Amino acid sequence: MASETAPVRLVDYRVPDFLIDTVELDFHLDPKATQVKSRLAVRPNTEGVADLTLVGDELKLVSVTLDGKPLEAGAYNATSDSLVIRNVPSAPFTLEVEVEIDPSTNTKLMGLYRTGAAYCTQCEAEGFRRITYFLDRPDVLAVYTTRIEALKAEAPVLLANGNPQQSGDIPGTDRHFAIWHDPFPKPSYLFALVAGDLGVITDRFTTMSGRDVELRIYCEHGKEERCAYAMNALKRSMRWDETAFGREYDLDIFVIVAVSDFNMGAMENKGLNVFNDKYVLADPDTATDTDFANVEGVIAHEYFHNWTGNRITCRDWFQLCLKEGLTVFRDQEFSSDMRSRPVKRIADVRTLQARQFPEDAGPLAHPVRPEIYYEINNFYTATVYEKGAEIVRMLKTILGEDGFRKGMDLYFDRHDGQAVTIEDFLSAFHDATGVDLAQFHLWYSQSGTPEVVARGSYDPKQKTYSLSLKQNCPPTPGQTTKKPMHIPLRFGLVGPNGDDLSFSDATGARVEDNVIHLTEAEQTVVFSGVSSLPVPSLIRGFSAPVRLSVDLSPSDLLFLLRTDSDPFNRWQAAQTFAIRDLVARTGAKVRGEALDTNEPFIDALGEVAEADALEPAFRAQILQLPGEADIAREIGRNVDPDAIARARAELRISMAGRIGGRLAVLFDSLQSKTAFSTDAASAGRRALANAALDLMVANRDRAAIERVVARYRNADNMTDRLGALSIMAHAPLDERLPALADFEERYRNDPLVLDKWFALEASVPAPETLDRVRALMEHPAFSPSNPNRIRALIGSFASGNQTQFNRADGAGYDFLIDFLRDLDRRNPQTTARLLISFRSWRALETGRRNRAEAALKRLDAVGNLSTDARDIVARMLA
Ligand code: 0A1
Ligand code: ZN
Repeated sequence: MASETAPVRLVDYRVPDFLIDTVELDFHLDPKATQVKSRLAVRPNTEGVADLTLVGDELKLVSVTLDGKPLEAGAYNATSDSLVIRNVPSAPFTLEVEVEIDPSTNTKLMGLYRTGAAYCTQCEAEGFRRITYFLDRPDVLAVYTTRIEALKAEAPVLLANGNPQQSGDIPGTDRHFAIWHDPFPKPSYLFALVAGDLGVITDRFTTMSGRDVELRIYCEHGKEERCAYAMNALKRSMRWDETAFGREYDLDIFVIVAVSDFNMGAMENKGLNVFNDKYVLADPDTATDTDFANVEGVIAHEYFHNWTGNRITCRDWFQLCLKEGLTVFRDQEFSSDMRSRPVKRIADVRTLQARQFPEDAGPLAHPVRPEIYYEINNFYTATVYEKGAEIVRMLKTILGEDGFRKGMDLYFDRHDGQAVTIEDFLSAFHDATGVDLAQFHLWYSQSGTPEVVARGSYDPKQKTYSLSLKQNCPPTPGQTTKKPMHIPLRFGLVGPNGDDLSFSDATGARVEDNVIHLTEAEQTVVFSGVSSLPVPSLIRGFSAPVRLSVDLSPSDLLFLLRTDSDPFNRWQAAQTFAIRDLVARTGAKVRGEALDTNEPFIDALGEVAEADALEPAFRAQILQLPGEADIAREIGRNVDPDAIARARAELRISMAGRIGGRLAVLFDSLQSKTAFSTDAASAGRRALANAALDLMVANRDRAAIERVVARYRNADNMTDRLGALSIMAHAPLDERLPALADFEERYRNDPLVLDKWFALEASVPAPETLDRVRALMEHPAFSPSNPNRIRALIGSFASGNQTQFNRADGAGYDFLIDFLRDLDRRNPQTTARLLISFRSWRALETGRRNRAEAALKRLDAVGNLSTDARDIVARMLA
């Protein structure tokens, strides 16, 4: 490992030597020189420790006093990243520290920084130390009081965590102040402050016990109307947490602020959530249905953190999934209740397979609860979030609805106000239900995606069906051998008429409520009393995050696609069929051979697309073929992205040829004659129309192209407009050029909408795209310091354009590395996230693999990389 910093290890965890009970902060805001005074009530927590060590990061100490007395020079030592006070009293004492910070040069967007003309903070994971010296670790919980003082004209709005206490003018000056008090003890990573000249919308919510809560959403002036959907989502989230989990909101006010410069999606600071504006602002003219769903999901996610993360927080950063996996599970459940449960599940599994599976299969694989890190910022991963949520979902499958709720209730009761571990979490479920979760715990410590192989055989004489099941988890960095895990497999034995067959008994594994509990490396389940040969439908609803290989014939798959009572597995059958075809087709392309069209499969897709009994959003999912990256993941080694693209295009062309006419009829029938609505059913019809149109243009059918051009031109909402434009860009059709120019012109003053355009420009699968991306970096709306712009243009190129990022000449890799080398000096977090586009480089064919490696090595050779970038590059090359 080329890293100079020492790693942090879970086994080294020790309780803090000191605790801090109260924190009084006083901010004197100034763009270039903000003064921060803190008064800390400190108390020793272990015996015999003489020195108090507080951490800092790029701080400048102004003064320090202990119990009111200035410290002499020899009594402390201050550097920009630590403040050590020697020989502190063994009884509680008060420490007062004043520092000066410069928000205007804070391009890392951690700590206190400027966004537009406003001030805002981001403290998770370790940003509070960029504001003042502190015990900046999540197991130090304190009650915060925050006073903010600023120029009235520059920052009429002054916000911090908790309830507002006092505010007013400072007589004889052009400044004013506000004091906020948060009565709930919290770790420093949940601290927040926002100040600026902002617009606001307000509302109210009455909690289940009758408490009145004021709700506010702040945004850039002029964007207030675009906050209405977020406010509505917030109120629905608050009500849902009461009914689904019995959790009520606890302060007098809940505030959301939308900012344009933010490294991540949003942040759950107590009572003062700060959001990337793309997850707040949404109206039909500027946001797609997917944007609306994302706003709803992220609003819910951050709100739900109030109980899972804030009231009960993490003991240390290794426990990150304790709050993230659980909160993702909660927001997924919320969205399922608000929309279609099967469609939400399909979308979530797509995300898991696209983001987490490759992570688990590559050099960045790590357990859901890691045991070592060099840079905690790099562990806000798909594994911690999405696989972490899958673990909670499996827990619910294993314990049942009631057992799960009992466990959650006990967890909330027992640990409110504490900073806890995964063991505490699992103990609550064990103690509430008596179920032994010792083996289940392995899901947190073993990395890698388990593979389950299933083989079935039917004995018509005995009327028994035997299902042999094997599990195996491939080696991952630092873990060569693995133990068998507890894998809950929801299943059905589908009979000839599509209904599940019953069975009288099952031996060889615990089988309960249509769930097989696979707990050993190999088990054979024998079902007796099975009246005829079944087709097994396994891992229904994706009941476990594993890769399943099952000996289903093509006709079995088409049968499940047409008849399975589990909608998820109908979709899965289509995906499995498609991916088998696409992998074989890619192989044929590489060998220069031809492969026949599978007409029964295409016909079955056509049938499902037309089936009015099924909801349109589901049919849209069925029509969406696996993407190029999905195919690459399935192939796994010696990947040739050009061959994959040609194979996928070939299948699409056959589909358009064979069912294009039927899809056109379907498309025309889906044209809305009523006013636009954001509801899930209307969104489903738009999604199906876009999915049908996307396939119809594959063979360049003139009538289909005319439809897509007209859809772009006549759209009365962003979903239709962007859907059409995206079809033109991805095909790619020549018609895209005037349409892209029109889109740029139409939305030139709207950065969030222009991001969609940057992203499409960067995803065009054509050789000129890299030059186009380079040119767009000079576009007046592009900013090399805004994370949203960077992700839209550079991120979409690197992760959304398989053939052009993976150009055979390596120019895509070199471009990204050059960009990141420069970005790393300004924003290490965003740099590290973009670097992840290289995570599957070892799976590429030799030529590309060598070029990717050379590019990574070039970055590795840079002397002054951030710890964020250094950590990712080192692991990627290890
Ligand atoms: N806790 C947040 C994620 C988050 C993490 C780090 C950040 O620093 C820039 C910001 C946000 C969540 O899960 O939403
Ligand atoms: Zn979260």
